[in-house]
Amino acid sequence: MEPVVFAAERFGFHAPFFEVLTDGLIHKTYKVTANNRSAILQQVNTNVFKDLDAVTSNYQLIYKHLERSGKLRIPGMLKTVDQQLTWVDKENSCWRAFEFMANTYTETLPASPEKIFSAAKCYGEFTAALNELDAQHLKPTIPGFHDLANRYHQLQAAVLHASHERLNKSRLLLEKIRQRTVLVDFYNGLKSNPDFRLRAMHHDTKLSNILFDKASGQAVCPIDLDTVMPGYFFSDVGDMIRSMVSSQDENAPADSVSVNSEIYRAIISGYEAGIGSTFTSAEQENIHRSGMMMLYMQAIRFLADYLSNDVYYKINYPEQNFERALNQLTLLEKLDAFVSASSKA
Ligand code: GN1
Ligand code: MG
Repeated sequence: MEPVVFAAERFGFHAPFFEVLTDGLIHKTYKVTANNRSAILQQVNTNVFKDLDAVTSNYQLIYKHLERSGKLRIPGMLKTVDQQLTWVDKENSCWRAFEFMANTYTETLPASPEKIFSAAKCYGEFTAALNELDAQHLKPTIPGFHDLANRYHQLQAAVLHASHERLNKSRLLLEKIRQRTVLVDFYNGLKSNPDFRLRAMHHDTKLSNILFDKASGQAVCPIDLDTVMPGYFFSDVGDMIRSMVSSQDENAPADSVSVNSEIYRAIISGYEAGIGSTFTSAEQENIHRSGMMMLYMQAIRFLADYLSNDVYYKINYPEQNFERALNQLTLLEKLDAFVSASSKA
């Protein structure tokens, strides 16, 4: 029997029908159905999320906070037959299950500006709904996750241990990254500036992490909350720009990336509509920096993984992490040009 079938049994789904859902780069996700009941079952990557209890307790905290606020409902976690929220199988894989939200679906790129606006508004509402939750009560599920100085440092460390071949191939990208360390300085500055709040950020705001309602076509709620932890304003709006402003994601060839101005405006205005008055003026003034911050960080992360022989992100061919880094840096250059031109207009 497949491991997913054993796991489904533990969560009370006997002899289930199962589908593999489009998996991200980290976990394996399934939809299981038995006796007309469905659930989302996930095999959690515990190499990435080493403290699964922290992930689970954050989820419960967020769930209850949102439930009390009455503003947004996210899928509840399901319990095993012996009332546990997670289960470890005999191969030592960790499993958990979520309620399947009926009549919802996920969107893929390219999507219309209306869809993107709705997704961005939903992420903004999520930030706003968590505004009253003391971010310090959330555990950092991946320490230093969107800490740009930490990511830059990890890249330097990867350079020291890289093979000659991979290092040589990366020289131009490393130079381009070095030329933009002003973004790292900006990050270091905002950490000690009280005008930028420490917030509960989602940190993985791609389009496919939003559930849409089948009837209305409108966004319902964000999912994939493993990386909700303390962070700063640029992460959520920035990761939307990073992952949605071009018509395809980071796996597309670098020469195909472009900035879609209508999508860019839909992200900014959607997020602003959702977050309302909870943004500080310093955060608002720097909103157009956020996409660049996230593209820069993601390029650094992909290149560091390439130089470390692909230990983190799933790859389908040997040079994929290099190509992803090139894609993100190319988009960063195009976004920089677009933002500068728009600010002069
Ligand atoms: C990973 O697997 P997925 O799609 O949820 C990563 C994000 C990256 C993203 C790039 C925990 O997210 O930070 O932005 O890949 N998540 C983790 O596609 O590292
Ligand atoms: Mg994720």
